[in-house]
Amino acid sequence: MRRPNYAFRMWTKQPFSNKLLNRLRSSRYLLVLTGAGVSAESGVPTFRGKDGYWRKFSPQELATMDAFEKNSELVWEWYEYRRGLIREVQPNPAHYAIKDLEDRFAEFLLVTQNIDGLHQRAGSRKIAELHGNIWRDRCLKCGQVYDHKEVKLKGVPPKCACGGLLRPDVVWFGEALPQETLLQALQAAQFCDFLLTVGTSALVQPAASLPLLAQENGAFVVEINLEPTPLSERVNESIRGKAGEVLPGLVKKL
Ligand code: BV8
Ligand code: ZN
Repeated sequence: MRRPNYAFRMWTKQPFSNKLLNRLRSSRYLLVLTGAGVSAESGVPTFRGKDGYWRKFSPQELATMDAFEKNSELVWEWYEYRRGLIREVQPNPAHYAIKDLEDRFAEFLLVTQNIDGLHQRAGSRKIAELHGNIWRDRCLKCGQVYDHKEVKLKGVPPKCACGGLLRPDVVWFGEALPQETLLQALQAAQFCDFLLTVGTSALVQPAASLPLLAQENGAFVVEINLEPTPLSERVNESIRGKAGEVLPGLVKKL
């Protein structure tokens, strides 16, 4: 295999570089960006992995308003399938290691693309959910947001008290991210001095722009991911490995 020419480390062979450890230990503002790869070891299928398909659909085809307008029952069934899966799994060591990092750094923000709520179940509190949360529903008519667990699914799609149609309170492709949350993430990317991007293919915008925005503002950027991504050759260091193994190893070194 062609040896990559960027700062690439096979997690299993070499511990973290001294440069990475010194920068992280002296960091006063840590931003952690996560994607579906952080929940993979809990058993939640990643978005673009082979197990991400449901029936014959790719998530990309279903996570759109267009798909919902065409067939809201189908899209609801997909979310109910995912909720059933997520309900049964537990946070994994990667989620707990990120909670440890939150406790260790005076300034900290976890920016997640994930909608599964596993970071919160692992105790993370300083969290910005860029793409919403699968455990909330929102009324298309009046905007009322419900805790999904309270929504009695008398058939799908469920209705709001006002009679409007309910949808999952998540951000679909082509939809704007919640403005406040996005601003919070952009600000953190501007002011953090260390950014850790974990378990994301770095394909979805605007989330995928955060690491390079941080780097342009002087942050040391490290990627932890199973596979190379478009970021791998541009970040300061790219570590190939499983989030549930690398992150606890990193916390131990602090
Ligand atoms: C926006 C919620 C503008 C729903 C998600 C053309 C047309 C239309 C839009 C666009 C376009 N071109 C670009 C865009 C913008 C579009 C976009 O980025 N498209 C991409 C795909 C080209 N973005 C948008 O549409 C965004 N909105 O731009 O709005 C706008 C502005 C104003 C007004 C109106 C509009 C909205 C994007 C949000 C979409 N919603 N999810 C749901 O989940 O049901 S995105 C979805 O992708 C998930 O949130 C997921 O988290 C996210 C990113 O994917 P990843 O997390 O990276 O997951 P993936 O499977 O891809 O990768 C996992 C990685 O982990 C892999 O690399 C794997 O190797 C690694 N891994 C696996 N196991 C492990 C591991 N790593 C470590 N350890 C392991 N154990
Ligand atoms: Zn309503």
